[in-house]
Amino acid sequence: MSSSKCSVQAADKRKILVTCALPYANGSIHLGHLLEHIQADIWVRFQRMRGHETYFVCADDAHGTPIMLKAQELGVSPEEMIAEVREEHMRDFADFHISFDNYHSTHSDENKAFAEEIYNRLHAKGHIKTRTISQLYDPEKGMFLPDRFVKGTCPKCKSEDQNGDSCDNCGETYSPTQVLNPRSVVSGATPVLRDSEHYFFDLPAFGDMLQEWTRSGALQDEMANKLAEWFESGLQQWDISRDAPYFGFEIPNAPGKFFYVWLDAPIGYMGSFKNFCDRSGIDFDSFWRLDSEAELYHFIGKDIIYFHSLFWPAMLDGAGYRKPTSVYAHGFVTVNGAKMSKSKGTFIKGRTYLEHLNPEYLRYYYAAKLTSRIDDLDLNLEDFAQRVNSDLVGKVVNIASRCASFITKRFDGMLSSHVDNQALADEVMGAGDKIAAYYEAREFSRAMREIMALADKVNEYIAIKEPWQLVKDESKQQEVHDICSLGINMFRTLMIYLKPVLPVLADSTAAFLNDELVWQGHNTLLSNHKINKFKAMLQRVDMDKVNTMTEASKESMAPVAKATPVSGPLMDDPIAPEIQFDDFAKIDLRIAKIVNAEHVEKADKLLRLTLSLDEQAGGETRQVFAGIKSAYQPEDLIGKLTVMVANLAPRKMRFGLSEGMVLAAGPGGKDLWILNPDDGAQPGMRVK
Ligand code: NOT
Ligand code: ZN
Repeated sequence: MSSSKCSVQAADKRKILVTCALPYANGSIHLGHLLEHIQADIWVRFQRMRGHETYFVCADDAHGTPIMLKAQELGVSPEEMIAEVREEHMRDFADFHISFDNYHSTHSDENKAFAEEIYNRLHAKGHIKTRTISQLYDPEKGMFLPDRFVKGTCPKCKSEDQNGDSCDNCGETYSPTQVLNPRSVVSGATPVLRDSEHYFFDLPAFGDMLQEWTRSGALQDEMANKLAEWFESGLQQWDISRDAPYFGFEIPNAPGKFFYVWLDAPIGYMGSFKNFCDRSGIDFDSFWRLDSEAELYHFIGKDIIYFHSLFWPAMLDGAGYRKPTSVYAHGFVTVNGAKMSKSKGTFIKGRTYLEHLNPEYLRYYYAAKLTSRIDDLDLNLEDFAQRVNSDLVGKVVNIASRCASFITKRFDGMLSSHVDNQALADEVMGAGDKIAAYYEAREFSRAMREIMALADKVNEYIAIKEPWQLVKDESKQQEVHDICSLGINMFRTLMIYLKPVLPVLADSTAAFLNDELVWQGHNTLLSNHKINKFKAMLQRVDMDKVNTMTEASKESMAPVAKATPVSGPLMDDPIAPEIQFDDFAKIDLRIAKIVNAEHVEKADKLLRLTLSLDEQAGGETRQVFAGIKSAYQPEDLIGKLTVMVANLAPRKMRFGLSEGMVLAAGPGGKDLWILNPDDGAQPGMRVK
């Protein structure tokens, strides 16, 4: 982690806490997430290198309706699901060298304690209001429906199967109660309007404070402008409660009411840091109390500015905590000039990238394009390969590979003590402050441009001197020694500048040079210093591998006959996380015979099946509720065979206990197929 060598005087030493937005615990990390995590990581590594006390925390955002439903769909508890996803996220970030001090979960004791404390303080000050609102409710599933879980016909253009809040066809936005022929995405039932008391955070009470905070000058211009627009149109009270069933924290003294996921998500920054402090003896309060002198920065995407620049500072202020020093928003990642797309193979998961390419290529490419502004960033894959090859391989590492072998073979690995070109050395060493200022201001593209311009100069110097020619002349050996030693020293200085971006390449450089590459080392030269044998440090980007990666990311648009679990709620597009072979091996798949099938009263989709795993008299039978009513009449199912998950823990459903899961193939609706009786298959057989 951080180098213990400090390059700042104690008085200038800053205390800095940095966070990234918390990824949701129901999906994989993709190259869009990684822009933010890489941006923040570069900044954090830079601050640590400069000797500032810097901490970097994140967590999974584990609560809310989509996560609750996804777990149900997978037939696991939300706790199990979020634990597994967190492990996956942590592995992905570690493999991209994101140097978190802690990666926690919002479903934690620390977060619960802070959420309750903040709420209680806001409540005590009269900042929590209650009001009854009317919302769509799924009578079959027994839950209120968030907008995205309602579908129906657009009230304006009448196009069917549109989202509950907006129409993809005509672009109209509306409330889910205006949708024609609405249906619940969860159960297919027709939603009804139902009243419920909700809790609101009184955001308008913080209007003056927020305006002042905005004007403090710490925010990006674009963000300050956005905020000005929001102040203009007036702040609204914020609905912070959701009714059971909900996966989250129950609101104190409000049974059956839960904190909306976005209330405890930012508090998760505190929860994660507290968890870290308790393990490492760091003083949590010195970072969060009202008069704290520590700096607090949140790196986020432009889509969640509202939460971080209005709700979050207001909550902190109302609860007596310090506010963020600044919130740094970035734009979205596009790939080859367009929105990331699953069908084009440009929706690339971090793990898929890692299977084909070196993470430092992406770290460098993002750094080479990142600015402090909120503009979108295009990952053009051709340009990516070309840029990495020409800058890192062709310019930087090339310096070392041109000079190292002479030092090793002719001069016993010792660098000379004479500086061949002081002006060049001064120019490269002297750029440190400028480059540091660019890093500090998150103008990474300028820093990279500056570093590459210096690399060009060093290469030019070597090209003019041609040590490979001089070496043939016995009288020029000292010159060769001096030129190559300066080349190696300049390579070292450039790698010090690049260390926040390329930590692994910096480690190989450190091993090669017997030097730690601390920041203040940029002002010094190694002389009479022993170095090691140069080994290849960085492969060129192979465009074939880039293409294989996009191929591997492609999802066919044609409906595939995938086995769909139909015993749980049918989701539109269940995207299950990738599992390991061990996970798969845990599933006991068996042939079962449907010995009885019947309608379930009041259920739109479900049939009650009795499955036999063993046809002998008195053999084992299971009751399973399966959502295949759209495709089969019960009487047609009796006697058929199906594949079932035989070792799924029984689940209590509204209509009774379901003791397994039935698999059918097809896109859904009327098109779902199970097995016909077949000579070979026998109930009880394991499916391999
Ligand atoms: N999980 C959210 C998202 O958009 C980010 C939460 C960040 C934490 O992916 N919160 N705040 N405020
Ligand atoms: Zn429409």
